[in-house]
Amino acid sequence: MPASTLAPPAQPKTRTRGRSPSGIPRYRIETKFSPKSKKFKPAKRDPTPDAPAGPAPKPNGAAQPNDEAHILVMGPSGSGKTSFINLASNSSLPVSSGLKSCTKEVAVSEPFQVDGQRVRLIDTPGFDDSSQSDGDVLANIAGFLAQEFTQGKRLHGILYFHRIADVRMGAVAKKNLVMFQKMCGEHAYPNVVIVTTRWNEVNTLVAESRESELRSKDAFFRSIAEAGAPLMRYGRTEACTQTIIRKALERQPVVLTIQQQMVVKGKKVADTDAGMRLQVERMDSIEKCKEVLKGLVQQIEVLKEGNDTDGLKGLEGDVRELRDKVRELQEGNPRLISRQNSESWELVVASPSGVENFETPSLLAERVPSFASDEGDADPPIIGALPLEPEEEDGSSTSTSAERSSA
Ligand SMILES: Nc1nc2c(ncn2[C@@H]2O[C@H](COP(=O)(O)OP(=O)(O)OP(=O)(O)O)[C@@H](O)[C@H]2O)c(=O)[nH]1
Ligand SMILES: [Mg+2]
Repeated sequence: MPASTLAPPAQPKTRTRGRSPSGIPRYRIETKFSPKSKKFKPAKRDPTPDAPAGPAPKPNGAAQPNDEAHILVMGPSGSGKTSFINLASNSSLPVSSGLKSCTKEVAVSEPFQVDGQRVRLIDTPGFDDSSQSDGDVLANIAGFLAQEFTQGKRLHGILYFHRIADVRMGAVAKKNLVMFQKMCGEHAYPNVVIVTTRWNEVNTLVAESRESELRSKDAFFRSIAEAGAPLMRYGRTEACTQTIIRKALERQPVVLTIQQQMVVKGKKVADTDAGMRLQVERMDSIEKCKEVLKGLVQQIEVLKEGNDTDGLKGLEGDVRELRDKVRELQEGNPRLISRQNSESWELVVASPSGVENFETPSLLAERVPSFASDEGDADPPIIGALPLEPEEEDGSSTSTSAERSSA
């Protein structure tokens, strides 16, 4: 049975990005949001304070498709999310055996049955994807979740994948976990099942010791586990997928923090807890790169004084690499920068009795800010201010990032 996207009902303004190389349709909300658009009126009232946990009110006029349980699957790249989904649902979403990240966009499995309950699993890309920015990953997942919420679809559970074979929880694993926590919110922790994979790759005693560390340490899964989320071992059998899914189905559906913040409060992705976290990380990375660049520039001055051409050549490569990294980080920023005064970001007006004036999914898609928007505010140029600009004969290296992107 081929995997397919969960095709929402008629959505003239929501476009998918066609098909993946394997021919499987992708789910991708392509939203080109224009802050200048006056098409949508801003909310007149501020929404209610933090929306409560638990089932959300029914969108006006939309039937709640409560015959189908949706389970979100998240975790770092290569942790085994798609393999699990394929085995559980008999889907054939692409799985990578190489070093590159595989899943690029949110994809929904074919429906399947667990104890008579119709289920769909929602596959997601991991953060620190080798081919796209974290901002793009967040925009993709957030856009999908916002649309699910607006369509009245609720998440029964969230599976978070972690490789038990990993010797330590590195920066990438940590980033994925933090982003996951920010997107979910603490109130949703009881709906989480932590799935550990690759037990066959490590000595069982070692793996068990890691598992207990993961469960008990603040820096790892402690807060989620203490809220009631079990750690479950995945053994790559269909029966095992069913046991794990059954656990996720025990809970009542939940609304994630990012869904509340975008749909109920009308926040743009960049202003959600997850979006803000990403911006902090990005700024930190830029600062770190700038510090290293400063050191390199000093070294270059010394080498220049000593006429050390070989040494200079060696450093040139390092400088170019760092400059590219800064440029990449810097160019991501305008797309995440908040536009506090933009009227058009509001999606929904909430009333004390619930959520009113739900818009159609197509309108929502139009209003979910796109990180691909080129209309963001520009950051102060960091690269242009650097004293070192490696010269190339064609002069291309002296163009600014803005010039490059417009070229
Ligand atoms: N040994 C072992 N390999 C696994 C397990 N689960 C998945 N794999 C392999 O790990 C590789 C990556 O698996 P995927 O399912 O693509 O991982 P993913 O989390 O979807 O990765 P992205 O799509 O990049 O985010 C594939 O080669 C799988 O066959 C497991 O439990 N044990
Ligand atoms: Mg995948």
